[in-house]
Order: sequence, then structure tokens, then C-alpha cells
Amino acid sequence: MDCLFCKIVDGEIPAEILYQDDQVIAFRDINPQAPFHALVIPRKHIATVNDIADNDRELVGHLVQAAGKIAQQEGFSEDGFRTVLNCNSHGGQTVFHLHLHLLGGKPMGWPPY
Ligand code: DGP
Repeated sequence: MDCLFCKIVDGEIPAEILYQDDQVIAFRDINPQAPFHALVIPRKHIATVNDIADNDRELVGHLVQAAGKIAQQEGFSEDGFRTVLNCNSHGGQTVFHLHLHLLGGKPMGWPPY
């Protein structure tokens, strides 16, 4: 399968890894939209939010919890941060391997457009 983020998981494409465990890895986004911008991804290939199966629920919970741990590790959990899952074209998804954006380090506006 020709998936960019699977290649990062496999170490075939370099990335600045910020966190990893047996289920997920997190690395700095190549095109940061905030002072801190990382992507937290499952090691398992899941293309979009639409493809999350019932037996992925624990994994997705783990993914979100990992984002919280990274925010704490980076020192902005108290100020707050944003997590985003883009899905398909209206969501602005460009890489079809599930990834949770973790953005922090500044106040962010809402709505996001
Ligand atoms: P999305 O639009 O939600 O699919 O976000 C994809 C993100 O992936 C986007 O913010 C840029 C990031 N990205 C794309 N290619 C690479 C890459 O090769 N390395 C890293 N670190 N990030 C990438």
C-alpha cells in the first residue's frame, strides 16, 4: 500500500518523532499551522474516520489520550490546545491515514474558517 504515513511508521520517510508507543506515533507536521503542530497517528492503517471499525475504539481512545499526554509533555495542557480530525474533501483531508492534528502554543479562533 502506498501510504505516506505508513512509510513514516515504518521509518522509510524521516519525521521528527515526539511520542511513540506500541499503538500510535506522533511527529511534527511538515507545514505547521500553530507554534506547536503535531500529528498523532495509529500504527495501523485506517484511511479516514469513516473507516474506524468497532474493534478500533480502544485504539482511537488511546490516540486521543496520547495527544493529551503530548500536550502535557510540551507544557501547554493548562493553557489549552486544539485537536482536529479532518475527513475527506469537505473536511480538508489530504493524507488518507487517520491523523489527529494537535495544535497549541497560541489562542485559536472558532469557527475554523
Ligand atoms: P490533512 O489535511 O488533515 O490530511 O493533514 C495532512 C497533514 O500532513 C498536513 O498538515 C501536512 C502533513 N504532512 C504531509 N506530508 C507530510 C510529511 O511528509 N511529513 C510530515 N511530517 N507531515 C506531512
